[in-house]
Amino acid sequence: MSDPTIKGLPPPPTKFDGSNFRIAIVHARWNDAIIKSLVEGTINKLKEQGVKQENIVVKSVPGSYELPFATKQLIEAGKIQSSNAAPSMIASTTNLLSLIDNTTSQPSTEKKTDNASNSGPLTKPFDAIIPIGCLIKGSTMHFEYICDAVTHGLMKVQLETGTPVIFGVLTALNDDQALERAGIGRTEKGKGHNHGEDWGLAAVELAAQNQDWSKGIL
Ligand code: RBF
Repeated sequence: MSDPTIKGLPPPPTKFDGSNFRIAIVHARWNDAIIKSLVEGTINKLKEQGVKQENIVVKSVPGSYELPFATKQLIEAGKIQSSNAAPSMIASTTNLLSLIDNTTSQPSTEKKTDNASNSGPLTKPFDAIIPIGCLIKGSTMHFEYICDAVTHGLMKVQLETGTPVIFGVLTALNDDQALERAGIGRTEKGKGHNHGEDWGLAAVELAAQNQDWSKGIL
């Protein structure tokens, strides 16, 4: 049995459709086995909610401390890319998405901005962004300082930009706690629950609600 203190997200009251959303994931590389599982769980859940593979942009940074800056810059890059891909410019644009390193997107010369019925990746601003990191307490004060900075930094980014930022950062007291929360626990209690799935669900829910709220629809 898994650690009973590990709780997952209950299903949302409404099923949200992610088929017209563009979502970015930016992950740290510290604690890479845990990160890999969390990113996989996140992507699986995004796809289950209808988000298309080609509309999931994945980037990486060295550690969790870099996540707030990278999140802010990616949100801005998505806006710049969107304005560069205005319909009148699409014909003359060869491949905007190839300008960024993206392990998941399939770049295409046919760009679209906000229309799910066409093929090819969306180039509209990101509807939500999921920073993913894993901080594990060591014997110095780094853990406390980085956790505090990252948590406040990510909250600041979403409030300043108006783009939903999901808190995809595990802050664990030891390796086993982190492994269990990435769904790959090695203890006799079991493998635990992959919190990346919750982050995928939360991103689609916030993207959908924010789409309405930003139009004054409650
Ligand atoms: N980054 C993480 O994402 N998770 C960690 O557990 C983590 N622990 C760190 C411990 C120490 C002592 C140091 C110096 C850095 C650690 N980092 C960790 C990296 C940090 O987030 C950042 O990438 C670097 O400090 C470079 O800015």
